[in-house]
Amino acid sequence: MSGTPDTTGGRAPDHAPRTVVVTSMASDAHTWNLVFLQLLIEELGYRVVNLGPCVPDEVLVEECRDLRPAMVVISSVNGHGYQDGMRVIRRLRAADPLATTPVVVGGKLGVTGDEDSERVAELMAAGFDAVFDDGADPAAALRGFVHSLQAGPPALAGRAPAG
Ligand code: B12
Repeated sequence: MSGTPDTTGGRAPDHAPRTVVVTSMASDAHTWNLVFLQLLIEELGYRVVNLGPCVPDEVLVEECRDLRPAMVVISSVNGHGYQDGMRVIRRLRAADPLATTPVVVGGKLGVTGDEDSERVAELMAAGFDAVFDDGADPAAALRGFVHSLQAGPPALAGRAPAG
């Protein structure tokens, strides 16, 4: 056999790609949304730490504190996304190293099928860098956001101070 191996044989590569945390929030037990996001983000060249379903707020904050990810991608599909999202983003923003980490949320955030712009604006004002409610193509939306991150820092307009 000749040539360079395609894998590192289970070892971490010398220059690990940046890490993205994919997670649900405490109330949400759905998992295939997380698998979808993990595959999509890995395809974009990132290492993904998938925290799985029903992640308690404290666990999410602690994992993000430890990992210092390039981005946190939160998914919610059970209809509690607005409530969970408002609570979680405040806790993330209040944790010192996470005040400026790009954090996005998406999925089926409520039960009406198309979350009103007021709720999206509230989530943005509470600290999210982007809110992707179902309707737009999720892959295109997330790819677009990642490419905009690679081009420069996320827009901070509309973000309320942490606390
Ligand atoms: C399978 C399933 C379950 C399984 C989950 C098993 C598992 N291991 O995941 C079980 C049976 C456990 C379950 C339970 C419940 N479920 Co359920 N479930 C589904 C179902 C049928 C499929 C979900 C799925 O796997 N989809 C495949 C994945 C890949 O796609 P997705 O989840 O739709 O995510 C896509 C987008 O939302 C988007 N996306 C998601 N997150 C993010 C994040 C970002 C950043 C971006 C950009 C995009 C994005 O991208 C994904 C791919 O397109 C859906 C109905 C449906 N057909 O979608 C209901 C559904 C999600 N469930 C629903 C409900 C209400 C419940 C329960 C509350 C039911 C109950 N009364 O107990 C519980 C909630 C449990 C909990 N604590 O969360 C509702 C949610 C209603 C709403 N939001 O308006 C749905 C929509 C059914 C319905 N039409 O009413 N469920």
